[in-house]
Amino acid sequence: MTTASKPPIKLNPIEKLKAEKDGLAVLEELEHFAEIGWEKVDKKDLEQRLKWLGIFYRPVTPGKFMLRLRVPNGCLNSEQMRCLAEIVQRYGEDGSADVTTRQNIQLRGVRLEDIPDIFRKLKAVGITSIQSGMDNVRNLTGSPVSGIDAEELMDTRELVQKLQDMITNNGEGNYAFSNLPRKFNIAVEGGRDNSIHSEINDLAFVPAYQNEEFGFNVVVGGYLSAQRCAFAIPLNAWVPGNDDVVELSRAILTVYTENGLAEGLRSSRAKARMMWLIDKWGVEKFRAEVEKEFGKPLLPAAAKDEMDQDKKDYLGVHPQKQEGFSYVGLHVPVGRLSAETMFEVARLAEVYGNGEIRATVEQNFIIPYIANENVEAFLAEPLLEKFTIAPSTLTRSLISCTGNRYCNFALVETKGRGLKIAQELDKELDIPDRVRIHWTGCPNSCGQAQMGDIGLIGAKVRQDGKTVEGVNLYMGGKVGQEAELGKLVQKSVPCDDLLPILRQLLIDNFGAKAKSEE
Ligand code: SRM
Ligand code: SF4
Repeated sequence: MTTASKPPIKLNPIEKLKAEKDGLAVLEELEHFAEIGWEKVDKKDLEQRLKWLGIFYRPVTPGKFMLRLRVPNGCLNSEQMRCLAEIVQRYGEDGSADVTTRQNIQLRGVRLEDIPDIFRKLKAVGITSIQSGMDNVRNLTGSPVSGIDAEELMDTRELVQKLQDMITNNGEGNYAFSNLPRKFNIAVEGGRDNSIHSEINDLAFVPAYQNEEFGFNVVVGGYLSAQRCAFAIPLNAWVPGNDDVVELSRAILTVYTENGLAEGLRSSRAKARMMWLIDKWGVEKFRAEVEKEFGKPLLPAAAKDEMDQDKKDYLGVHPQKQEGFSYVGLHVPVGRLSAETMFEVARLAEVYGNGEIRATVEQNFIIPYIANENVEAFLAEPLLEKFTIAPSTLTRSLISCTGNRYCNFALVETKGRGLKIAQELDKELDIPDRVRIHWTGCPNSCGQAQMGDIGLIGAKVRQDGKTVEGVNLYMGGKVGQEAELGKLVQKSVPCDDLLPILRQLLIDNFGAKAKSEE
């Protein structure tokens, strides 16, 4: 009897690159790269493998790298912020940073020759950038008001740090999870308002009680991409709020990485996120394989979860669970930071708070532990004019990805344009409620356009016989309890025509009125 041999599995180009040499291997070569200079570094190492260390070659600004950090649960302290400010300060005009849509910080203008020194400095303050890009687990998100929110169900900070330590081998790099079939997002929600968009993560832990014990229902497979957007689906599993979260994550990552090849995930980058494995197997088989790896029976999901509040943006002054203290949410327009503003944020956190700083997925900062009697003085600080607690309506809820200033995928400029349009419309209109506008420079949707009340995805469009910057317009994205994906409502709008279209849309759909009408 002969068995028909299976055709060999075709690997996509990134899989071939990883098979030649693991992305993480460049860690050993970093000092050498710094010595020879970026122009002499092998192209694949330069443009791809360095991303395993969080170092992103930017074709738009060759020689000036982006460094993506890890900020687990969005938690930083003033010493860390000052260290980051010093790093970008040395690059003058080129140096800046961004708060990202995963509660994280990215530094800009970084030179490769300085990286070994920068890594030493980051290590000294307890920050790592390891495995923050490419086929790795990205920054782990958690409620930005963990430990200070009176209504929270669990302070997730310690757990999220443990999870990061497991995934990254305490920041030293972990070959067990450096060759996933694709990127992987994890979120752990300890609050009631779905602060971290659980539904668009490959793995999310959603608060839920089982027989009065606190824990998490587990949802899997969520993601946004150019080809497909999928909300996470229930795994029908519940874990207590302890190390089981770390162990289950380990089991899921293992199942995903070990079956990627056999199940064809490593052939096409467009069909490699974990949802494709779940599709292929069905969620029951997926659960069974995870359970085997977990090593003990998985409890079924709790009947209901505890995410019963509308999503907050945390801006403004809020009483903390610790009596006598408030946390203050500062609006960082489109997440952009300069060395100067970073130094100021660090100083204010120290002078008025306990040194803690939190980043949010809305690309803003929260400074906690401000004694109530000092809030007034805090609000009078000059930085609060730039990073105000009460921005105008559209500016308040504006989110934007990097765009063409630094990202070579971008089809349009996003941050500057998004801010300008929001500010102009805020001047013209009275808008009764918040309207979340999400800009994203290309269909990859790093700015989560499908989650916005209004989502704008960059596109090249034709106008008067010329190709110009434009957007595809989405509406109806919802976050929080009843999350929903926005739908495409208008295609190929030239950016120069966008303002009047948005004005009308705000009047027709969001109760906006021209200020002159009053
Ligand atoms: Fe993203 C690729 C920026 C959040 C989906 N993303 C990129 C790259 C690395 C492309 C590149 O090499 O230039 C961008 C770097 C530009 C730069 O210089 O900053 C980039 N993504 C970002 C950030 C900085 C946007 C921001 O301004 O905040 C966010 C960094 C998060 C972090 O701290 O780790 C960022 N990216 C997201 C999100 C949102 C989220 O996680 O909630 C998504 C959609 C959710 C998801 O992944 O399911 C997202 N980024 C992508 C994709 C599409 C993934 C896919 O499966 O197809 C790509 C392209 C890719 O991976 O092939 C991408
Ligand atoms: Fe770049 Fe596109 Fe992501 Fe924006 S959405 S940061 S343009 S990859």
